[in-house]
Amino acid sequence: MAVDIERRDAVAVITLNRQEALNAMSPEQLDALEERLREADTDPAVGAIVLTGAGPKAFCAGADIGHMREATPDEARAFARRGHDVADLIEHMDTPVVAAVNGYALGGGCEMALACDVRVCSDNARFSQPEITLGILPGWGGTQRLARATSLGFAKEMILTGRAAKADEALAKGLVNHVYTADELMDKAVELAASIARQPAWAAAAAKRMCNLALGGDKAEALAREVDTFALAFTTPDQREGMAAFLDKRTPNFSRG
Ligand code: DAK
Repeated sequence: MAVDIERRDAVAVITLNRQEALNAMSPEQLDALEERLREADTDPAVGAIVLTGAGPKAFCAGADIGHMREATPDEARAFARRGHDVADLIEHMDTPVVAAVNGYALGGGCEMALACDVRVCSDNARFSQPEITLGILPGWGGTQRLARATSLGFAKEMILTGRAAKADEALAKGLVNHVYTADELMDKAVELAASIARQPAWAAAAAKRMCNLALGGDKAEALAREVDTFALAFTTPDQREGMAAFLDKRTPNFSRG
């Protein structure tokens, strides 16, 4: 378990670093991410953050399926709340956050990227909300933030099929602002973050807060309902089957009707 932080002048680069599991997020990983985010947000020398994943393959392959496999509905609710807490922190903290998506951004990984203020990605990036294929649904804000970042129809297609979008499609749908080669990605992301960090901190924080109001709607209510519904998924056999099948490396045998 590790989440690294390094400074590049006024930019803090925070890196999810659990490469052996494609940077999947366990509860410990979520705690460490929150700690790093708060460290950067309270450092007056930091004007912007870049969030990325270690290694060439993944930004983050989602919540840790091994951890969730045997979760009770109450444990699932607690895990969903932790994910929401960290995603909300990213969205609402004063310091702007740029997601540098270097490969897979799946499930909770896509949701963490969606909580960031701006997203850029490498040309090998893949975005998806594959929870439905595990017998659950997005639990860290994806049912609300994906539609807000793109369109309701695109979000529903992604969430209901679990299919992945490549970088060019993500760009066309507004999920990312720019696509770069893998070699260019970090320099470009840091450059973008530095151009934000050069702006006055109070105004940047205030502008971020106001932009967050742009799409309106009672998102808090919707997110609370997402937590409840997510927890309910853990009362179903399909959740057990979906996660067991993933970990056993076999095709799931879901119930029908
Ligand atoms: N969790 C745990 N381990 C993971 C993982 C994940 N999400 N994703 C990958 N890994 C592990 C694999 O098990 C494998 O471990 P070993 O077998 O080597 O021990 C290692 O990472 C490398 O993965 P692969 O061998 O599968 O690598 P490939 O290149 O063949 O495939 C892949 C890469 C990203 C296509 C594949 O790993 C994959 O499909 N991963 C699962 C992606 C996924 O379904 N992610 C969504 C997770 S669900 C909740 C609240 C919120 C959420 C969940 C619960 N609660 C309230 C409880 C959010 C949901 C999610 O994020």
